[in-house]
Amino acid sequence: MTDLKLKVTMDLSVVLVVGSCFGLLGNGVQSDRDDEKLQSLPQDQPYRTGYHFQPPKNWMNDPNGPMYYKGVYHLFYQYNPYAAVWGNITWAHSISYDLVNWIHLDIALSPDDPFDINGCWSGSTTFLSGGKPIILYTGGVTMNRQVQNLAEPKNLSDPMLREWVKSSHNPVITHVDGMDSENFRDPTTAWQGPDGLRRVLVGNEMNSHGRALLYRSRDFVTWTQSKEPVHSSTRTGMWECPDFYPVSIDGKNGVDTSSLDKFRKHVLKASFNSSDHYVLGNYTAVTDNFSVDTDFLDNGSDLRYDYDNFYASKTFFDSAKKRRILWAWIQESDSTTDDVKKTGLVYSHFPRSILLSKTGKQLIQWPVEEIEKQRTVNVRFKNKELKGGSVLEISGITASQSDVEVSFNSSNLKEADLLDPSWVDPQLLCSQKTASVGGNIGPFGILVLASKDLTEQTSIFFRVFRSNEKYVVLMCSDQSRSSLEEGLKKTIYGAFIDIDPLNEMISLRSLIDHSIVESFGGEGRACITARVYPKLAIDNQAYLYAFNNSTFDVNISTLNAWSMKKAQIVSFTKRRKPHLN
Ligand SMILES: *[C@@H]1O[C@H](CO)[C@@H](O)[C@H](O)[C@H]1NC(C)=O
Ligand SMILES: *[C@@H]1O[C@H](CO)[C@@H](O)[C@H](O)[C@H]1NC(C)=O
Ligand SMILES: *[C@@H]1O[C@H](CO)[C@@H](O)[C@H](O)[C@H]1NC(C)=O
Ligand SMILES: *[C@@H]1O[C@H](CO)[C@@H](O)[C@H](O)[C@H]1NC(C)=O
Ligand SMILES: *[C@@H]1O[C@H](CO)[C@@H](O)[C@H](O)[C@H]1NC(C)=O
Ligand SMILES: *[C@@H]1O[C@H](CO)[C@@H](O)[C@H](O)[C@H]1NC(C)=O
Ligand SMILES: *[C@@H]1O[C@H](CO)[C@@H](O)[C@H](O)[C@H]1NC(C)=O
Ligand SMILES: *[C@@H]1O[C@H](CO)[C@@H](O)[C@H](O)[C@H]1NC(C)=O
Ligand SMILES: *[C@@H]1O[C@H](CO)[C@@H](O)[C@H](O)[C@H]1NC(C)=O
Ligand SMILES: CC(=O)N[C@H]1CO[C@H](CO)[C@@H](O)[C@@H]1O
Repeated sequence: MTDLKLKVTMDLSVVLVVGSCFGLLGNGVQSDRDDEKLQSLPQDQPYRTGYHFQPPKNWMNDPNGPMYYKGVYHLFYQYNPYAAVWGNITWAHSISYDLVNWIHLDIALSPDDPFDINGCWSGSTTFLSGGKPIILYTGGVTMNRQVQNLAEPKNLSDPMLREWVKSSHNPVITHVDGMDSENFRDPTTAWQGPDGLRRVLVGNEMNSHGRALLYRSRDFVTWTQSKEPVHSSTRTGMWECPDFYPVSIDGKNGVDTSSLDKFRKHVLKASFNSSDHYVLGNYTAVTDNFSVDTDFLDNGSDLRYDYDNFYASKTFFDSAKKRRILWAWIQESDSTTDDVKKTGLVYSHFPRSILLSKTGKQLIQWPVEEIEKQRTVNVRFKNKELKGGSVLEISGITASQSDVEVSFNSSNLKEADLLDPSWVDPQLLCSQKTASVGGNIGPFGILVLASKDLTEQTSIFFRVFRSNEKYVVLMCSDQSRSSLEEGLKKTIYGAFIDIDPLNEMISLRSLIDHSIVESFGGEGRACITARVYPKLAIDNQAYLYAFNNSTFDVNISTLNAWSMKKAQIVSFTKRRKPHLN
C-alpha cells in the first residue's frame, strides 16, 4: 500500500479494496460509498506522459490558483468536462501531498451563474488574514464582457477543500467606461500593502497594448481601481495571466507574495504572443510604483520562463518548504492526430521552483526536489571524451521516461568560432545552425526520444562562440527531426545562456516523458520545453545518446541518468455530472 492510498483512505474515511498495484486501480479499487469512485487514468496511447500532471481526459489549459493548505497542495485548472477542445470552461480541482502523485476531485467552479455563464476563466487564490483561502476568478458574461468574481470554500476544516461557494457579491470587479471589457481578465494573487489594503492586478489592453490594472480593497469585496496601471507596454499586445511577486536577492528561499522584505526584487510576468515573458524591477509598496530594470522585449533582453511550449503560468508561495513554485500549461502542438483529438493530451509542466539568480538579472528554475522520488534505475559516468563527430549511446535506462543530467567542458575553448555581432536572435541562430551544421566547439549535447537508426531524434545542444574577450553560449532545442510524421510543428528554439565556460561546466538537465521534453540549461538559467510525437521512438524503442558534431573534442564531465516511475494519478469524484446550463 502506498502513501497516496493511505492518505486517500484516511482523509476520506472510506474503506478501499486495494488492488495489488496502483496501475490496476481502475479494476481493483472501489470505494464503499455509492456516490464516490476512485479510478485510474487510461493509458491509451504512446504520447501520454508518465510523470507529468494531466487531467482525467479532455481539454485543459491554464493552471489556476495553486496553493498549499493544511498539508495539501491544490491545483485548479481550466477544463472542459465534455470535450478535448476548449469550451464550457470550469475550474477543475486536483490535490497532491507531494506535487508528483495527484487525486482529481470534483469540479470546483462551473459556469452556471449570470456572472460566469460563458465560462469560469483564470484566476488565483489568496489567503485572507486568518488563513482562509479565497478564489478570485474571471467570469465570461458574454463573449465580449469579462468580470471578476469571488468564491470561497464551504468547509475550511476539510484539507481537500472539496466544495466551493460563489460569493453573493459577484461580480466584484467590473470594467469602467472606455476600458476594453473583452480583454479584462486573469486576476493575480492579492498582496497586502503597509496600509493594510489588498492589491490585485488584472490583465487588460489599451489600444491593443498590454497593461496590468491595479485594484485595491480593504474587505476583498469592494475594489477600487488605481488611476495608473502598475505597468504597461506599447511593444506588446494584451497581457494574459499576469503574475506579480517578490523574489529574494540572496536567492535561497521563495518569499510570500505580501513580503515587504527590503532584500527583494519584484517579478512581473505577462503572457503574450504564445510565451511567458517577465521583467524584474523595484516595487515600492507605499506608492505602488514599479520601476523595471529592463522592459519587455527590450533590445537584447527578452526574458522568458521558457523558450518553447510554455504558457499561462502561475506561481504560488509554498509556506511548508519556503519556496515559490511555478506551474504552466503545455499545449498540444499536434492537431493532425485523431487519437489526440479523441482523448486530449494536454499537460502541465512539472512544477518548478523559481529563484532570482546570483547576478540579479534573471530567474532560475529547477524541477521541485520531489521529482527525485520517481528516479529508479541509474546510469552514471565521469570524464568521458566525446570526439568530434561522435555519438554515444546512453543505455540501461528507460529512455522514453527519464531524467538526465549531463555536464560538458572542453580544453579547446580558445578554438571557438567568432560570434558575428549581427547574430542577436538566438532562435534564428539555432534554426540556421542546427545539429547538422558543424562548428568548432558545438554542436554537442544529447539526442532524446531518438530511434535506433537516428532517423528520429530531438536534439538539445550547445555551441560556444567567442565575442571580444568573452565566451557566448547558445542553447538550442531542435525538433526538426523529432518525428517521421509529416505536417507537425517542428520548430527550432534557442536561447543565449549566461554561462562562463572557462569557469564552469556547461550543464543540461532534461526531463523526458514520452511526448514532452523539458530542458534546463546552465542549472536553470534557460529552459526550453519541446512537445514531440515520434513514430518510431516510442516506449522501449526510444533511445538516448550524447553527441558531438563539432570539429574539436569535448568532455562529458559527468552524466547521471535515471529511469522514472509513473506518477499515480487517480480520480476521486462524486458520481454526478458537473452541472451545466
Ligand atoms: C458544451 O457543453 C454542451 C452541453 O453538453 C455541448 O453541447 C457543447 O458541445 C459543449 N461545447 C464544447 C465546446 O465542448
Ligand atoms: C468538514 O470537513 C471535516 C474534515 O473533512 C469533516 O470532518 C466535517 O464533517 C465537514 N463538515 C461538514 C459540514 O461537511
Ligand atoms: C511573436 O513571436 C514570433 C515568434 O517567436 C515573432 O516572430 C514575433 O516577432 C513576435 N511578435 C512580437 C510582437 O513580439
Ligand atoms: C514613481 O515612478 C515615477 C516614474 O514612473 C517617478 O517619477 C516617481 O518619482 C516615482 N515615485 C516614487 C515615490 O518613487
Ligand atoms: C532598484 O534598486 C536597486 C537597489 O536600490 C538599484 O540599484 C537599482 O538601480 C533600482 N532599479 C531601478 C530600475 O530603479
Ligand atoms: C540597445 O542596446 C544597446 C546595447 O545594449 C544600447 O546601447 C542601446 O541604447 C539600446 N537601444 C535602445 C533603443 O534601447
Ligand atoms: C578531457 O579531460 C581530460 C582529463 O580529464 C583532459 O586531459 C583532456 O584534455 C580533456 N579533453 C577536452 C577536449 O577537454
Ligand atoms: C573537465 O571536467 C573534468 C571532470 O570534472 C576535469 O577532470 C577536467 O579537468 C575538466 N577539463 C577542463 C578543460 O576544464
Ligand atoms: C552531424 O552532422 C552531420 C552532417 O555533417 C549530420 O548528418 C548528422 O545528422 C549530425 N548529427 C547529429 C547528431 O545531428
Ligand atoms: C558536422 C560536423 O561538424 N561534423 C564534423 C564531425 O567531426 C569530424 C571530425 O571528427 C569533422 O571532420 C566533421 O566536420
